[in-house]
Amino acid sequence: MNLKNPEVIHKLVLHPAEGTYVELKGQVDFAVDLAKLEIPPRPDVLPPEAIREAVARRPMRIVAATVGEDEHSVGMREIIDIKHGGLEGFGIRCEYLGTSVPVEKAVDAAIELDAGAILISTIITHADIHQINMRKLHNLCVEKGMRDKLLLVGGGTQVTNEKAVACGLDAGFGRGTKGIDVASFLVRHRR
Ligand code: B12
Repeated sequence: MNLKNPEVIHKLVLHPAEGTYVELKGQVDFAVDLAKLEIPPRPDVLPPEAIREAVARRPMRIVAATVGEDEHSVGMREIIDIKHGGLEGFGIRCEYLGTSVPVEKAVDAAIELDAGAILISTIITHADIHQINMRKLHNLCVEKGMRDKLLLVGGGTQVTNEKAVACGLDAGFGRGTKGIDVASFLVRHRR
């Protein structure tokens, strides 16, 4: 990391599958000019009431799933659940299919339920499986003639909007995303 005088100040053995959490401090040999830092803009969200009104006027249903062989459910639930300020709280009907869901199943469910959007969570990134999953979602929707009817959204720790769009989706969301960020996107862009 090119630090000068590095010092380990804390170590914590995690779950055996996850290794050890190490906190260290050190110095860099350059100055950081705060005025020149590029801070990403805060997400431009709609007022909660405006989202609720838009959904009440024109109901919205989405299908959500953690795809592939991925068992990480917490992030997806946080985006959906009413108790976390998720999509349900804005009146959006959410059909959560669970974890380790084949991408095909998410697409079939969206067609069957006449949903307006598919939301996939893809946390594991070994061998770029998150990008493979996102591309697969887009390709399947094209194959089934549904791409222009469905909004496709990907999310996960290593997902960015740029990456998701490059894989053919309409949007991507990463760490720290809140339900209102996604609800604002869905209401603004629905087809
Ligand atoms: C809890 C956890 C588990 C639990 C999951 C339990 C559950 N029911 O979800 C268990 C123990 C099962 C687990 C297993 C594994 N895990 Co794990 N796990 C974690 C951990 C500690 C926390 C994840 C979490 O819940 N975060 C909290 C949520 C709220 O945050 P989030 O997931 O990032 O979600 C937010 C955003 O990403 C975004 N988001 C996420 N999805 C979506 C979807 C949409 C549509 C949108 C809009 C937004 C969005 O919004 C969310 C809210 O802000 C992370 C480490 C970490 N600190 O991230 C590792 C981690 C994700 N796990 C990891 C690994 C490697 C594994 C295992 C492969 C370990 C193993 N060798 O067995 C297995 C895989 C099992 C499987 N088949 O999936 C790695 C992934 C590395 C990688 N990038 O590939 C991590 C990063 C740990 C690490 N540092 O190595 N894990």
